[in-house]
Amino acid sequence: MAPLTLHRCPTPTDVLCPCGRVARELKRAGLEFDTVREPLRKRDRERVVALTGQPKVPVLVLEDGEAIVDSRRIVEHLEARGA
Ligand SMILES: N[C@@H](CCC(=O)N[C@@H](CS)C(=O)NCC(=O)O)C(=O)O
Repeated sequence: MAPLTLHRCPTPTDVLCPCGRVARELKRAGLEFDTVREPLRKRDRERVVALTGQPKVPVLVLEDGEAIVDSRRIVEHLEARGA
C-alpha cells in the first residue's frame, strides 16, 4: 500500500478535470500513491462522504490519515511539503 491515496472521479485521463490535475502533480513530484476511483454521481459517493463529510473529489489522504479536499488545496499542500 502506498503512503498516499487519491480518491478521484472515473475520468480516464489526467488532463480534463481537477482529479486529473492532482494526479499529474503527484506524478510530477514522483510521489507514490494509490488510486481509488469513485462513482461519477456525487450521491453515490458514500465512501467519500464517510471520509470527509462531503461528496466532492479529488480527495488526497495523507500518511497520517488526514484527508485534504479540493484540488487547489491539495496542490498547495504538495507545494508546502516541497514536492
Ligand atoms: N473545486 C473543486 C472541483 C471538484 C470537481 O469538480 N470534481 C469533479 C471530478 S474531477 C466532480 O466531482 N464532478 C462531479 C460533480 O461535481 O457532480 C476542486 O478543484 O477540487
